[in-house]
Amino acid sequence: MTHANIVVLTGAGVSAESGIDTFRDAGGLWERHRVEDVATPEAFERDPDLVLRFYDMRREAIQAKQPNAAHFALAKLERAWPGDVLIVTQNIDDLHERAGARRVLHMHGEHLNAWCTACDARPRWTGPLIGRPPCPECGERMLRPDVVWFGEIPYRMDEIFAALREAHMFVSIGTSGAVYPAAGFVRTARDLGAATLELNLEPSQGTLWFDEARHGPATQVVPAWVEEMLAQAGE
Ligand code: BV8
Repeated sequence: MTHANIVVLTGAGVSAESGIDTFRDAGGLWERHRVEDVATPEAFERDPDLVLRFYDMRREAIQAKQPNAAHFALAKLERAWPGDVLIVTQNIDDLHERAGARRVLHMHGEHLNAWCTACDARPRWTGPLIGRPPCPECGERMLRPDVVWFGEIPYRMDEIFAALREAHMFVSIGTSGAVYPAAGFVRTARDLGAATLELNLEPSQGTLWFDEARHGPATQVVPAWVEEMLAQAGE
């Protein structure tokens, strides 16, 4: 299966061993915050400071975290694999990039961008937004996290479906398969003839849609899979 095109979908589980909270595991983000209160446009409308503090806390936390062996293994696959590799991530951290991955598609946005709803600029942003700072482009104080909330349309869906149409293999890593449209990509990939593999700590909600599933911590199952693929390609 060398020179195959691979689409990799990652979720919070790939960053869990870097110390970034997942959403649905014990002690995860949604245990401490109701989605409806912090991750919807209505929540932002209703209580902007609560939402801004939630993202300020997470934006600061991720900057102190480091990529783990799973992020590095995926960056190595992207560099060494003879076919195309596209990493589509649901995560809003930048650990794939800091591990050296060059082509990362953040379908749910990025912690380290702000989004000006006045002029549509998306400036790089590492500090807090709670003080409603002025947009560097237009000066308006209308910056929000550049994050796709529930009920909002994920980014670059056309590019994702174009990559799935060209994919020979779809690999889902560290995601519970709870949120759509990401959770439906495995079915699209299958219907388009791709081989499908789940690498996750435990069976996801969509595990039955995968040809193969390997369960264990990402820092173990992902490097093992990448080494197997590169050996197969004679790299
Ligand atoms: C949309 C950014 C229309 C914010 C996120 C009814 C039925 C079907 C759908 C819907 C419905 N009602 C509403 C919807 C739509 C809704 C949805 O799916 N709701 C769900 C709850 C039912 N979806 C939307 O609103 C989306 N928009 O539909 O627009 C549309 C659709 C198509 C085309 C055009 C328009 C927008 C959703 C985006 C929301 N934003 N994130 C932020 O980060 O704060 S969602 C967020 O949760 C993540 O981004 C991710 O997408 C999602 C799931 O999280 P995971 O990453 O999977 O993390 P989780 O904690 O759940 O699981 C972790 C996994 O890792 C576990 O399986 C665990 O076992 C594993 N793990 C843990 N440790 C490890 C590990 N694995 C390996 N190693 C470890 N060490």
